[in-house]
Amino acid sequence: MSDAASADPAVYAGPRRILSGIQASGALHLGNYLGALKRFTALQETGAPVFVFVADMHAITVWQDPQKLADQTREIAAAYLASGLDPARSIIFPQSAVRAHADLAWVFNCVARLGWLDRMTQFKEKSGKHKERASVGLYTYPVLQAADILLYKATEVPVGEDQKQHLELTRDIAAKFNTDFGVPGFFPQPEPVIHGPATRVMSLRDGSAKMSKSDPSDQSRINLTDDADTIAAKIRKARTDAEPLPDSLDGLAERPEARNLVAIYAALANTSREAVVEQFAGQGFGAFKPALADLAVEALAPVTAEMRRLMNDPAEIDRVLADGAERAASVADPVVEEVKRIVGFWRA
Ligand code: AQP
Repeated sequence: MSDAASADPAVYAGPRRILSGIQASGALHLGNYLGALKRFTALQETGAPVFVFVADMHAITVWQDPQKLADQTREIAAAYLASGLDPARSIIFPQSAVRAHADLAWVFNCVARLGWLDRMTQFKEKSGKHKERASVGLYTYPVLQAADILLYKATEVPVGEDQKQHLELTRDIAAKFNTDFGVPGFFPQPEPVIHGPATRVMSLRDGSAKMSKSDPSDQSRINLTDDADTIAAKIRKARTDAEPLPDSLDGLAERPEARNLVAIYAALANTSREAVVEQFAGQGFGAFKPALADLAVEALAPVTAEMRRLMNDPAEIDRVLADGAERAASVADPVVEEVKRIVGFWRA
């Protein structure tokens, strides 16, 4: 069966499997759109099966209001659908609805080593100065992520730069499990798919910080829920320097804010940063920023409108999520049953 002929990822037996997720932890921004959503859709078009989950179990590693979590989950699912994921071809599901994620995460907690987790920079960043007050879940977050990926024996994982280290840990866990239990090749070595001009979209206020949901300044990011005027105003006020754009990428080496805006333009226009620099060489930000704002509004407005429409029809989103959970479980459950057998857990 060719990749393109695989009607349902749940019954697919070919070599490629793509998997990724986004946390149900708040409003999505342009970094999530360019670094994740847009690329999931592009990968779906390659014909390979795509599993995309809403990471609600990861979201609760920091406090989430229980009254809001289910709606946040629906909102991420709405973003998946609005950015072009087709539930007939891709499996869209809430992580917590497939029990095998928690089962495999426990086994992997016993495979991963403390020293490996101690090296994870995201935990250090997210726990801040008071790591003893962080949840244990935040610390073992990358172990659950390894379970998410390996449960589906995913071969490709599209993520932003920030997730590269976690993917390396996933590969280490897969290799150690296979060696410890004498099952060579049982879990594959998944490849992070990190390419394109916008794998690390930076804050609009600080070219050295990642655009992030948790940045206290709303001016630092473009939210998928922002209207056209807000997007244009945020880009107009984005921090830059006084120089015109150079005629080659080398000229942006010491200009992080300018480099970020060029990368965003390239990703939105589906072109390269080189082509953008060539197009705007010698022009100032007075010309570049309005062009970028027009492009951002043109790309995001249909996504935002469709997300709003879907959020007004939660029953439709729930149907997609329930169907996705069932199809995901049909792939994940046999894998976790096999893991239990390999580990030697009791069976009647
Ligand atoms: N700035 C970014 N540029 C490119 N990709 C990004 N991603 C996140 N920020 C950027 C990618 O989006 C996917 C989902 O991310 P997530 O929801 O799991 O959480 P995150 O990476 O923790 O996102 P935030 O916005 O940075 O949240 P906070 O502020 O809570 O830490 C991932 O593929 C990620 O790489």
